[in-house]
Amino acid sequence: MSDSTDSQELQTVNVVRRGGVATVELNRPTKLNAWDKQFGLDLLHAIETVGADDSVRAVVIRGAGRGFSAGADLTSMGSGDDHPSTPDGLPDVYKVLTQRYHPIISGIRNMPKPVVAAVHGPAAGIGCSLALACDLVVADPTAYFLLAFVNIGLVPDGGSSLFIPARIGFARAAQMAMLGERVNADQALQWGLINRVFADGTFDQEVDALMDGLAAGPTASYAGTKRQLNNWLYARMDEQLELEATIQQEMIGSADFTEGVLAFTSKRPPNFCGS
Ligand code: T3D
Repeated sequence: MSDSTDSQELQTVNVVRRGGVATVELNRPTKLNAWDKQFGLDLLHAIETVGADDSVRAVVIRGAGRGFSAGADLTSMGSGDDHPSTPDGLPDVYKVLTQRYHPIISGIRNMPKPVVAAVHGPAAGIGCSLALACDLVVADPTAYFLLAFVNIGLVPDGGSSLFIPARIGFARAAQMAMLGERVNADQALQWGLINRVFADGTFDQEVDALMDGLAAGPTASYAGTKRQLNNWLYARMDEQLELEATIQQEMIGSADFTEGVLAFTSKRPPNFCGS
């Protein structure tokens, strides 16, 4: 199979194929690849497409521009075009998560081939969840992992409340979720949150080599391993995703969420009131 691009219908995600490797490139660089409606639709389409194509034997997810992804687009979260509303007039985040975003996360976990996140710069909010939903996570030295949710009065979603404790245990998961601090690439490697940090300047070459090896490997064996790990660690994933979405919807109605988003868009620290 020769090099090709399959992104004609997609506006915010590119799918590029090289042999048996498909690269899914998140492509809203001016917004640090933040998730809006179009992005969610495009990413789901990309994941479904590469998952269903037997000629694709390994998938890597990367970000265009200076980072992996900054999570939900905070400038469009309350907009009617982007978000359905609840009867109370709040953004219906439960619906967005369960209908738009969960199939992306489940699609990665259930895809019968290896999926790698290749992270540079920020992987924040649901962007962090996306990276950690993958089977392997490799990083450039610029990468950091940030459960930014708490910084705007939200809670982890997109599977972070499941994937992170499974990788690094309760203490570090609570630290990430409740303190909302950046975990840089070396720290993430030391904690066991991710698999490798490539030396400065070698990222593209090392990612290509890793992906070529996976695409030439025993695909059915990789798929079997995924089923085993999913069964042991993530058997209740759907239930946990549902819980995340339910609690996130509760947070959306809080004064602290309103203040968190206002503070972010005004580029100032938040002043939380506690409710
Ligand atoms: O319904 C649903 O969608 C529910 C789902 C919720 C899931 C979530 O993911 S909630 C969490 C959302 N994400 C965040 O809270 C992270 C917000 N971003 C940041 O904290 C910082 O941008 C970073 C730490 C990621 C990076 O910082 P830095 O200093 O490198 O970059 P910056 O200057 O903050 O951002 C660069 C630009 O991207 C900037 O725009 P400008 O000023 O150049 O026009 C910034 O506003 C924009 N940007 C960054 N993150 C977002 C964003 N725009 C919209 N949404 C963002 N999340």
